[in-house]
Amino acid sequence: MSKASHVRARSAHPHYPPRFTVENAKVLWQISCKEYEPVSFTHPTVVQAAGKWADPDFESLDDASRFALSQRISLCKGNKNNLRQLNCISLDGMPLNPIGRTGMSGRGLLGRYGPNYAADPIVTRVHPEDTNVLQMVVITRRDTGEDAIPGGMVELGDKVSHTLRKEFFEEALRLCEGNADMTKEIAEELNCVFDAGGEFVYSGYVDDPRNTDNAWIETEVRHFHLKADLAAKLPLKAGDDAANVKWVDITPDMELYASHKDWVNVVHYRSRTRAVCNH
Ligand code: RP5
Repeated sequence: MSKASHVRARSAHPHYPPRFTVENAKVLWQISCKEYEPVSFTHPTVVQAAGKWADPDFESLDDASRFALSQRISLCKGNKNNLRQLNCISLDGMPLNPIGRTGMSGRGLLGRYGPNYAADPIVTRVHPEDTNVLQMVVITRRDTGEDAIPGGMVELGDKVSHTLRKEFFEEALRLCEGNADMTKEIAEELNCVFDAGGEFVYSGYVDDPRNTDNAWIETEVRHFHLKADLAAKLPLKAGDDAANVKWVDITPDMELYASHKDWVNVVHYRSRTRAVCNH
C-alpha cells in the first residue's frame, strides 16, 4: 500500500470551522512555511470530556504531564509511525501530525493529543447471485453521510480484537439498541468468525477529515470473510451511530469515508488473485 494519503485531513468537516489551506508542497513539517497560520479548534465536547475520554488541555499540563504525554506517544503500540512521531513532537512537547500540516491546530473532535486509535472490520461475502462479485458490509455515517467500514474508536484498556467485534455488532447489527432478528445461533456463528481473528490488512495513519496538526486517527484493519449461509441470515440493522447499513458490491469506483477505499482495494485485490474465497 502506498504511503498514507493526507487529503481528507486537509479538507472540510461538517463540525469544523474552515481550515488554513495547505497546498501539497507545504504539507511536510520539514518544508518551511512561514505564512502557516493553522486555525485553532477543539470541539466543546472534547473540552468538557477532559480527564474522561479526552486529555486535559495541553496548556494546563505541567512539565511532568507533558513529558508523560510525549512518552505515551513514543511508546504507542505497534505503530510504524512511532519513530516518525518521535521526530514529530514539537519543542514544547506538543505532538505533531506524523504526515504533516492539516491547516488546523488543537484536537478538533478527537479526544487524545497524538494518535487516537480505531479498529476497522472489513466483513465480506461472495455476492449471492454472482460468484464473481465480492460484497462488503458498509454503514452510512451520520456526520458526513458517506459510506464507511463499520469501525470505531478503541476505548482505553480495550484490545483491537474486542473493538473490531464490538463495533460490527453495534453499528451493523444494532446490538446495543436491540435486534429482534438476531438469534443466539447467528451470534455464536459470527463470534466464531471474529474469534478466528480475521486477516490483517493495514495498521497506521488514517486520512480522516477530523485529523489536526496535534491529534489524528490511527487504526488496525482486519478482513473477515463470511460463508454464504451465515452472510445470508445476518440481520443487518444500523446502530444509533449509523444512518444505514447494507451489503454493497466492491467495485473500483465505489466511494468510501477517509482512507477506507485503500484498504478495501487490498482485500479486493487479494480475493481476485487467490482461489475464489470459500463460500
Ligand atoms: C476512521 O474513523 C476509522 O477508520 C474508523 O472507521 C472511524 C472511527 O471513528 P468513529 O466512527 O468512531 O467516529 O478514521
